[in-house]
Amino acid sequence: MKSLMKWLILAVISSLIAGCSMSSTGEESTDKHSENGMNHDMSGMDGMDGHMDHDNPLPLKDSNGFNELAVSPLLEKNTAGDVDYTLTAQKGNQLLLEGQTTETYGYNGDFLGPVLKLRQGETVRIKTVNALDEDTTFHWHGLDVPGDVDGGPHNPLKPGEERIIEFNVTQEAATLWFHPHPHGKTSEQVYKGLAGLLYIEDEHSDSLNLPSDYGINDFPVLLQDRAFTKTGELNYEAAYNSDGTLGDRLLVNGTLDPKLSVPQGKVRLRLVNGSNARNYTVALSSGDSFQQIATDGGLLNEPVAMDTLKLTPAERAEIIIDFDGLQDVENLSLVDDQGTILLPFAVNDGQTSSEIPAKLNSFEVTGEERNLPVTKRLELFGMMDMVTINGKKFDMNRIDMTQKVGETEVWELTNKPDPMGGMIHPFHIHGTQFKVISVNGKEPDDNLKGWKDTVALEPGDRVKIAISFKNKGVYMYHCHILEHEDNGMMGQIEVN
Ligand SMILES: [Cu+2]
Repeated sequence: MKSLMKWLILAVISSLIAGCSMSSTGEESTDKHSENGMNHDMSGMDGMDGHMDHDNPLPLKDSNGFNELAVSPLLEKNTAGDVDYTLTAQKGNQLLLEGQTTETYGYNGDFLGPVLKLRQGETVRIKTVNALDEDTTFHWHGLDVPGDVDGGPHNPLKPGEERIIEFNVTQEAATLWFHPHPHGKTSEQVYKGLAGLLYIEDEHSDSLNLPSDYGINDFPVLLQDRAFTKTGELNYEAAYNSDGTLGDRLLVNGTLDPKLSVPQGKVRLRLVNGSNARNYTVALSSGDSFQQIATDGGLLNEPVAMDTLKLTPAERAEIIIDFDGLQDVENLSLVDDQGTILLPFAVNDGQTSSEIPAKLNSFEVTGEERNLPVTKRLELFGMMDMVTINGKKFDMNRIDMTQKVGETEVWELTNKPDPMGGMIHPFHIHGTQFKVISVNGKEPDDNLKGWKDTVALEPGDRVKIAISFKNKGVYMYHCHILEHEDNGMMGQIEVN
């Protein structure tokens, strides 16, 4: 009886998938339907023991390590003129697969973007330019900024338009990122290549002697999975999955089949999950542990030794690997929980000197914050295009909640399981960083005891966070599976 029920549910889900593809894409729907339905049906069969397995049904291919990892250029500061930086969203071409060019999007280049390094305390003026032939926005993920420069769907730039934005950098050292956030088109534009990293630096982090030589012992590691067509294109429509578009090939900083040459000693990797939907659980192939030193929004109080680290879409973690003390350095790679090789390492004879201090920061959830009553409750629910927050889909003309600027409130987030078990939703809030108070009533794991702007909720999870906004404006909060966001798993809060 039980298995008959499961098959019935699967049949209903499959027909629903077919329904969404047909209605949303017209001509492409046959393509989309088969790809889409495949993934789901297969995952369903794999997961027949309990419920349909929503979690990464499509495995990644190993990196063969043929290409040295690209390290994005640092965005140069203008020395003249009235803006500090210029960022242009544009179309391009990239050689990713042998003998084939891929049409891409990029910032100030063909694919992805430069790294923007800002310092706490400075005021920056950035000229944002849209050289695409569709609307886009410039969203600063993780940055404490007023709502009108946050780059949400209310601030579109039309093709050919430019806008100068100005803001103060008030927060502490962290690895943030920027990407587009136009209404209903975020997932496709990110998929095509619009994403860049944004580093904040401050005096305190400078004083710690952490590995910080960019491209030498301090590397950006932007993880994105993509599916290529036979002709080498990134065809978003063909790859589309309403539960989150996955690919079987991993690009790290836009490099296919990457390897990373590193010096001896301690090396810092700034891991950014820039994928539309894939979760990564990373580990060292040798089984050795590494140290996590930072979360989404800043340094942890002390390094946390980790054997594996899970990053859901938009989450970041800075880790330090000490290549001096490892087993099997010859064959060392960053791998995922399937054992897939994500990033092989080649240790050269370069020497660097740095430390991992025992004390890194003074982050704290205060007793007062812990004792605040819950004033906002958000229930995440659903899958595919049937995703909601508190039973509602995003409406640009509806403000869902309000909060006073500078006032700390406690929000309770829950992920309501569905009849198939449910799926992980990475929940992101714009314009601020928050503190995780508890997960299912318990102390959060040590590597969650730092500033966060995205927190992963497993099915059934209940997470309490303390949150305040330093600036005013309208901000989005949403699931960072980009297809869920575009399908309406998003709300807005007005801070005044
Ligand atoms: Cu979601």
